[in-house]
Amino acid sequence: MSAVTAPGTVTAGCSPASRFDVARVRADFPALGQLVRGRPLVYLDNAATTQKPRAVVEALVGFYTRDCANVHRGVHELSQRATEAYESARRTVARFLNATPDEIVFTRGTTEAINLVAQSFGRSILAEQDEILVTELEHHSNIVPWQMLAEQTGARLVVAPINDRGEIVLEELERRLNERTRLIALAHVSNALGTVNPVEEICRMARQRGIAVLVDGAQAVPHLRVDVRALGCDFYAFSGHKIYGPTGIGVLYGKAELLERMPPYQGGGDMIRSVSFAGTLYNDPPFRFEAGTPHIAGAIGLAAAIEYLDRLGLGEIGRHEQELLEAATIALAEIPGVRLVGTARHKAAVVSFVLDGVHPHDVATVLDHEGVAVRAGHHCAQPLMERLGLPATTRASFALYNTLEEVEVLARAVRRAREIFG
Ligand code: 7TS
Repeated sequence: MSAVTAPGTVTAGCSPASRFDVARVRADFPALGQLVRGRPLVYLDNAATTQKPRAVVEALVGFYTRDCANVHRGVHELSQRATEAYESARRTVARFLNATPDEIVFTRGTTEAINLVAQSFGRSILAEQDEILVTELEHHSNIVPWQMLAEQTGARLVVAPINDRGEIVLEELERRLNERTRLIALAHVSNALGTVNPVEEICRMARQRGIAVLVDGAQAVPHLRVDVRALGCDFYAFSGHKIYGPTGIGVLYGKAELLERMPPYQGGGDMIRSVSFAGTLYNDPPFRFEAGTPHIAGAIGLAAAIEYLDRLGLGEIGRHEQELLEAATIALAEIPGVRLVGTARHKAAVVSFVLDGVHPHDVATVLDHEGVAVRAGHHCAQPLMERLGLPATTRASFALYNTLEEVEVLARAVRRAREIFG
C-alpha cells in the first residue's frame, strides 16, 4: 500500500524504484487543482470522460494558433503541416494498437466506430436469419446499432449471459455460436462493472468458426496495453476522450483485408478517388471511411494523449490503478449497507455499488457536496441493470491521477450519505 503524505501527494507503490509519481502526474492536469463546493475536487467519473493533461490542451492550441488548415487538399504550407500532423496522429494510434496506419479510421468516437462497422461491414455480409452475438454487459452503443442492423437485414440478435459476479460465461457464449453466427460484438472492459472480458479466448473461438469479432475498447484502452494482433480481433473501437484526449475523436481499427472489402459508410469529400455523374470511384481505406473534413485538431490531441500515456507507461498506470481499485473495494465493502455490484476476478478500476435504502442518485448528490464526482444511473447499460435486478448503481471510476487519499474521501462521503439517509 502507498503512503499518504498530503492531499494529492500519494507516492504510489511507495517504492523508490517506482517510476510512477502521482503528485507529478496531477500537476499535468490543470482541472484537478480546483475546489468544488469549497472542497478539493475528487474526480471519480473517469469512465464517462477523463480530464486532460496540459500536453493535450497545448497540442490543440498549437494546431489552432499555428497550423490550422484543411487536410489532404492544399499545396500550401499550412495545409501540408496540418496533413502531416493528422497523418502522423494516425501513425501514433497505429503504433499504440500494434496495427498499421491504413487500418486506422478516425471517427467521432466509439459509438460512430461501431455504427460504421454495423452499416458498412454488417450490412454487406448479413442475410435474413443470420446472427449477431452480443453479451449482457454491453453499453447501449454496442447494442442499438446491432438492433438497427437486425431490423434492416432480418438478422437476429443473440445474447450471451453473465454470471452473478458480472463475468461472461464462456461455455454459454460458445453454445450460442453456430453456422448462422456472423459477428460477435463485445466490450473489452465493462463500463458499469469494470469486468475485463477474456477477449483473446473469444476471438480464438470465433476464428475457428470464421466469425468476425468487434471489440468495444472504450473502457479498456485507458487501463490496459491493447495489441489488436495479439487479441486476434477484426475490429477494435475506442474514444479519445476516455484516454485523456479530446471529445469528438475516436478510432476504428479494422483488419486491412476487411476494410479493403467494405463499402463506404458515408459519402462526401475525401472518401473518393474520382466523381462523375456516370459513377464514382471510392478511395482506399482508411480514407474511404472518412468523408468530409475530419476532426483534425482532435486527432492531433489524441496523439498527444497517447504520447503522454506512453511516457508514463501503461504498465505503471495499470499497477497504480489496481492499487486504487483494491483500496476502494476494501473501503467500500467495509461500510454497513454497501453492496458492491460486479465482483469479477479480473477487473479494471471501476467500482459500482448500491447503498441499502438509498437511491444511487441521492448517494451521488451527497458525494457531490463533498466535492466527489461520480456517476449514478444505469450507465447506458439498461439490459445489464435488468439482469442484475437493479434500477441503477453509483459508480466510482478511477484514472491514473487518482490517489489513495481520494479513495478515503470517497469512503467517508459514502458513510456520510448513509448517516443522512440511514
Ligand atoms: N462503449 C463503452 C463500453 C462505453 O463505456 C461508452 C461510453 C461507449 C461505448 C460510448 O462511447 P462514446 O465516446 O462514443 O460516447 N461510456 C460512458 C459511461 O460509462 N459513462 O458515460 C459514458
